[in-house]
Amino acid sequence: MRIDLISIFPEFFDVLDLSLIGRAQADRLLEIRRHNLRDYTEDKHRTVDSPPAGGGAGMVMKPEPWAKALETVLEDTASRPSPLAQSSSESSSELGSPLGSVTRALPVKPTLIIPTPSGEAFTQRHAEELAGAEHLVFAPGRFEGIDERVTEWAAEHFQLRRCSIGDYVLNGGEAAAVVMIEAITRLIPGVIGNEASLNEESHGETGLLEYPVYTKPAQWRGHQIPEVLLSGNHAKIAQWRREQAEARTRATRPDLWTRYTAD
Ligand code: 6GU
Repeated sequence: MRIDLISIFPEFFDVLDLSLIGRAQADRLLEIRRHNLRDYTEDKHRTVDSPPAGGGAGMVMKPEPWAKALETVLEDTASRPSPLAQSSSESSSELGSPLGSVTRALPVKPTLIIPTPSGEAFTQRHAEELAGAEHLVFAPGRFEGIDERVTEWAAEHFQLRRCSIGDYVLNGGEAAAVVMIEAITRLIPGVIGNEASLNEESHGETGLLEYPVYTKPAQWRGHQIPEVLLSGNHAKIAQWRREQAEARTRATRPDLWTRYTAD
């Protein structure tokens, strides 16, 4: 997978060089490219914002630098059919992924994700869907947001999604982009060492939150591991975990519990 990030703070994304995502880049499962939006301005102050049409507080991001940056990404994609895409597909198929052959065969528009608190709610389902994409572009805005005409223009060239990571407001879309990238890329085959660990986590197939987990020692500061987990009885353990997951979901996320019991 290739990911292009366009921002006035490209260094914000240095965190993506750490841990599993850093390793995925080294292993060429993932190629992340950062672009400084100010490189696509033409005035000496490298201006990216201006006051909102119709008046009001704050500043709005000017459309032209965004269009220039996005065009550069498109041109670069067209002129350089990613050798990485090929090698990542190959390594995916080695791992038995059905995605490799499908993504290679379909010449689809890149997906442009615009992080914004006014977007659709980003969920694990989005992460699962986007993990199969060949090319993602993130356009995180600052200030009061990006001139809406950028979305109108971009819809011709990209599959476009405006996504929010929750009902609160951040100073800019960069932190939200990092969140989405982490949720998406960990689902690419080969990025996580132990793929079995994806099976029973929260927001997975069951629709339940994850059950509590424990490790040695069995006794710790007067607290003990629940007896059943030390019993060796796998059917009993599975049943206990299911009950715990249900109790936890009912108590902390009544919205998920309602959906779970409705199915
Ligand atoms: Cl995607 N951006 C900003 N600025 N704030 C947010 C958000 C995104 N999602 C939740 N709050």
